[in-house]
Amino acid sequence: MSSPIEYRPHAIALSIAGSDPSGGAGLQADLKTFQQFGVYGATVVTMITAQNSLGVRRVENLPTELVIDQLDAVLDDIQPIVAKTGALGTAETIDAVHQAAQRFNFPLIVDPVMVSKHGDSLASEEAVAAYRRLLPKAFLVTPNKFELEKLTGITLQSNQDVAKAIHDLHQMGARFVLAKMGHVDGQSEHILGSGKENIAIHSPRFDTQNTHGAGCVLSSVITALIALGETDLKRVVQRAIRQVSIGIHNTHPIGKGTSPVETRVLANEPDEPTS
Ligand code: PXL
Repeated sequence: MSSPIEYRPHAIALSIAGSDPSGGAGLQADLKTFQQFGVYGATVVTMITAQNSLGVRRVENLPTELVIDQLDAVLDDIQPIVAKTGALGTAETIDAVHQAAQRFNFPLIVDPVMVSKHGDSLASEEAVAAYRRLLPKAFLVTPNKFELEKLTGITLQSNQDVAKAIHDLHQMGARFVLAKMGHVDGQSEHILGSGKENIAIHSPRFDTQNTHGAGCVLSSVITALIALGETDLKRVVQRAIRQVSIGIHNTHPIGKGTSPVETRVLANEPDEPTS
């Protein structure tokens, strides 16, 4: 039987991310998403987590030098169209990726994932400072509300606060900013900043907790579409947000806790949520 996936041999994307053995987030989510779009995925592993749908039990960062050896091995041999970073772990690794990125001849998408040793949304001041240094190398940075507050030091209470924070990330060097604001007025809200204007993108809010890996899948769909040659970032982001809505709408109970976004429905037309 022939594969239903139409693939483009030169659509190659690289993910620099942590491992989630339960398969819902991290590099596993990235690879599944790439594959679904017919994009070849390469991965550089930054950290090993022991986690499942009920929670994160353990996080071990790989030595920075091993992360960079992986990156060098891939890039000495393979030419990606685009790369993304997920959880990078330590400030030392973020700085090393930053140094390596000086030689990247492809765009970098930075999902500034901040996970603590216990899997909470937490980051050391050193890691936050290192992410700020990485921003000039980011074609796109995709912070959630917590990460946006951390990166800018602004407590986000009003739309003006959000606009100021996005402006600050541009000032720090990020080319485009996609702020994932979560639930606002009964909808899910994203704001895409180009430096010239901010566009709000709304999508339906589904009444579910089953969104494990949603951030990873969103940045991976964006990465995959760029690998496929899409150049209109606004359209790419709008499509990626719709795709994640479809994935959330179609979650299956996998595990006993928070189910992952269903990647197996991605990239199937029509590109609209089914309700
Ligand atoms: O969803 C953020 C994330 C990314 N990557 C890894 C993770 C997590 C959250 O726990 O463990 C490896």
